[in-house]
Amino acid sequence: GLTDQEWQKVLDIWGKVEPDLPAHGQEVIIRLFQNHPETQDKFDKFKNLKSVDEMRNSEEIKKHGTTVLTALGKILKQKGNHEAELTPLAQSHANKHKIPVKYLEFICEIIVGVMAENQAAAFGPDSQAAMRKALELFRNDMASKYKELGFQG
Ligand code: MNH
Repeated sequence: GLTDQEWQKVLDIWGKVEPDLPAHGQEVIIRLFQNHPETQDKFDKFKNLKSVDEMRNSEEIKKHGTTVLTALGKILKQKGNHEAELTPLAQSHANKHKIPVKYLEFICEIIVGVMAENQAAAFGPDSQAAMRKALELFRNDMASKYKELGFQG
């Protein structure tokens, strides 16, 4: 788990991201599709978007990015006691969307990268390390739930 100090760093930096959630979310989704094109195939509603320009102009991408980061923020605020938030998310991502743990790794790394660019001053090495730990905890707990559900993510 994380120490109180580490959770403090995670929630401090998240507080800086929150006022600008749609911009961060949009960037995260676009970069996910650019860096890992196979992830785009998981989205029926985004399969038609071919160029970065189309992605930038898509209100739906911005909306989905906001949905993802809002859910992640709720999870982080539980400081590890996120069972109630994680269970439905693991269920939908295992059974319905079929998202491998590897793809969760991709998006977590991109989230850290986008935060580092947009929040350079506030997101120092200690904060980055704490955020990485929090995202690792999230992924590990998702992976355990996947296993319970029999999804070989
Ligand atoms: Mn994801 C829908 C959160 C990573 C693919 N995702 C949702 C929803 C939330 C959400 C909330 C809407 C409710 C639901 O269906 O459960 N998703 C997350 C979070 C992360 C995440 C917090 C990681 C952080 N999701 C990913 C990754 C992929 C993915 C990685 C694929 C590579 N998610 C989906 C798909 C949907 C979805 C597909 C359904 C989209 C739609 O058609 O509306």
